[in-house]
Amino acid sequence: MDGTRPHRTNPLLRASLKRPNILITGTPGTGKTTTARYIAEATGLEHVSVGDVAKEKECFEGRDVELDTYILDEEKLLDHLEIILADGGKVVDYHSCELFPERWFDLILVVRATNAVLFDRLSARGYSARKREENLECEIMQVVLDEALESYEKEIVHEITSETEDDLQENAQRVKDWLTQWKVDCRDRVQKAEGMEE
Ligand code: DAT
Repeated sequence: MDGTRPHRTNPLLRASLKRPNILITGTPGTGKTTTARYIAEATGLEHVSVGDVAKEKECFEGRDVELDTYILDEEKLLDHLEIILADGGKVVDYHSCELFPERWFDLILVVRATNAVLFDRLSARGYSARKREENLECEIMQVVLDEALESYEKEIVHEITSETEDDLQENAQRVKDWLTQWKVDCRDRVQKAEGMEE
């Protein structure tokens, strides 16, 4: 095999050199968007807000007036996201995670918040009492964390908090360290595969 261009012909090796996709999930108000933006800035990965993609590509089937939310056209949204995530290198944020194919993500960060912090943030957002209570209950019952643990390998699911500037820096550093290790693991995988090819 040509040592200077080892990955031209082997799709398996090419796939293993793809940059990772990271999903940042959690109850609304826990700090997903803030964290995702910060991490993207710190790592050079690209932030993808699933909510923004849904709006831009009009992935809605209507509006649930009672719940005060849009009804998502999941199939349409997933089709758009598949294209966006295909090359890797994305930091994706969304308040749910079970709708995505497991293979899309290499790391899942679940942002958690205390009741008091979430109450204040959702109140500041002008949520109705009902919507606020639903989200607070969702966080207390750790719905999104359980969803993540059921949908992905437990080893790649991590809980984080986002309340202070220090939290943002610390979380970004953790992701940077993880990316460094991820690259080392990729290189090892490629070298091993090359060894097996020879
Ligand atoms: P989400 O995307 O989960 O709905 P957000 O990122 O919009 O949440 O954050 C909700 C509010 O909390 C917003 O006013 C910004 C603030 N916030 C989040 N993380 C923070 C942090 N680490 N330090 C200070 N404020 C933060």
